[in-house]
Amino acid sequence: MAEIKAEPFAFPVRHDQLALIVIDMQRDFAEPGGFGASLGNDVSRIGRIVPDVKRLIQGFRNAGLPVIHTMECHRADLSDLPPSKRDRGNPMLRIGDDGPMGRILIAGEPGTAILPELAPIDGEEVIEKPGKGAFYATGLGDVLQRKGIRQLVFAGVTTEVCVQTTMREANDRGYECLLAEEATESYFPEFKAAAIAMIRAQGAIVGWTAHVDDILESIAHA
Ligand code: TIU
Repeated sequence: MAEIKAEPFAFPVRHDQLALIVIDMQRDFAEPGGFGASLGNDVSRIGRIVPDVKRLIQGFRNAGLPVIHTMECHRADLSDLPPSKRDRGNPMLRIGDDGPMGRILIAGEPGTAILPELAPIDGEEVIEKPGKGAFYATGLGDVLQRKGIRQLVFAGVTTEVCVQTTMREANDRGYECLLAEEATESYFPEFKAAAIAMIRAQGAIVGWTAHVDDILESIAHA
């Protein structure tokens, strides 16, 4: 059995069942004037992982393995936005409001787009999701089943919100989950560290974590 060097122990990889999921690498989370900034966050940390996310994507493409992208966004009429999400807290701009990059977190608006360096290419699935988890109210489960995927490598933002929520959803559905440490980021470094620690605690209770180099080394031999 092939293995990827990981914590808390080696990840038993089956390359024919493996896909990369890139969570929400959108301008809305990485650029000033977007959703992340509207919540009061310093978004500058997010852009720094782009090179590591990019080489992970490229490694999967080179190996002929699936790359799936997700986008957190809502319909223009807000019919998939519960008031409990829109009205939470005291943001500068709420979801659906007009911001400098178009309407905040609305499908098709400039700010909602995936960062151009990480843009999907033809043939890659893009899952639009109204929640933090990528399985809730989406076709992700069907896509994975159709492709015969049982193991998921995770990258993207933010570690403790959409990435961790999706990993927990996937874990409960029977997928083996591996988080690429340098290819995920939070607005709060202590939350990233805590999420990594709690994912791999108790014998990988949610999943494994690994370095991008070790994942790339493994799939180069896929
Ligand atoms: N606010 C925050 O940390 N994250 C989100 O709202 N969405 C994602 O994590 N994608």
